[in-house]
Amino acid sequence: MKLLKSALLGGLALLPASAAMADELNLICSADVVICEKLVTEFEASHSDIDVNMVRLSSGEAFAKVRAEARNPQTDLWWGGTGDPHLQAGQDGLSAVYKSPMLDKLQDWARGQAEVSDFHTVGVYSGALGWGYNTEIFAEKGIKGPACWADLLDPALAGEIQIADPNSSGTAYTTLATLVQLMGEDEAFEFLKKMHANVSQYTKSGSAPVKAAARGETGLGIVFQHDAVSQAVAGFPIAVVAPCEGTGYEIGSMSMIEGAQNPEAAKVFYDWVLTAEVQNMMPEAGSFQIPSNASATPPKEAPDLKSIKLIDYDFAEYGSAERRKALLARWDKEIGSLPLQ
Ligand code: S7P
Repeated sequence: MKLLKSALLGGLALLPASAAMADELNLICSADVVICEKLVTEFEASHSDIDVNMVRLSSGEAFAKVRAEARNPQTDLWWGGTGDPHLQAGQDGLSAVYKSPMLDKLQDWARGQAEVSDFHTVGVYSGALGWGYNTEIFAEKGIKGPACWADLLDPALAGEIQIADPNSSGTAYTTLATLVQLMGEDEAFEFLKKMHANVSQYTKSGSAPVKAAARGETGLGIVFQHDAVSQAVAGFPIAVVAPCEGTGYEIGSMSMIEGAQNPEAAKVFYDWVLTAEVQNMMPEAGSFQIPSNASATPPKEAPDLKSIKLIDYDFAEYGSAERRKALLARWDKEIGSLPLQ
């Protein structure tokens, strides 16, 4: 692509538009921006013929962009972010069917994500939900570190909790769906209403709350545990909690976009990012999820999913267009509309 650009700039060659477009990849990346940049840098270093145009968007925002572009897709591939909106995109016909030759190299849960979506999406990593809290703030204020979801209702935590908005954030949608599966829908909304009294902010991005806790701007962030681990590994006084009642988890996913302008480049990235070699590099970017390639080595810092009480998260149900839309609408009406303290 770089050679082609200079040739065109020098007026030396006139190539058909399709040839030029074949060397570009328009990528939405829905994990932490540091991870996204690492992937793009490594991909371009090993594929000098493909230029990647990457935009980082939270999972719900990415879904909204893909849906808005449905008649004229500007995106080729959507990597990362929680699985639910990827499943909805598949159901809505926004993503393409692709059976990667890498599928049989993946963990069962990652291949299962492909099968449940009729091969519209695939699992790229996994991680459990929980929270991280700032041990110094809690010690100064004499507050006991919360170990259970129920502890988050303690009035001593007034103004100390941040969580993202489930419309934009896959992390927050996973929290909402987790609470519904743990408690029942009406009870989960009652819980969220009570917890609202302790919430200072609903952020756009899912990992922002624990970054704020790390900087001492809030006491606690409800996030994926691996995002809390990243802050602890970076040296911040963050304790990572797996809630005692049990918790949900994500199958971070990847989807090729239906009608993509650069499907061949998208397939090259798709197959590359599912290799063990690439997934083993992710911790260098502070990414401590469980990799989907069965031969990749889970980072030693990654929370051990076997030691966490995980719910039997129903990905098909909570990734369905109908359920996701209804839960988000109810959240907007009953929680998002409440004034912050
Ligand atoms: O940082 C990694 C990660 O937690 O980010 C993704 C997350 O969904 C993106 O943030 P949003 O909540 O804002 O959508 C996760 O998939 C991933 O593990």
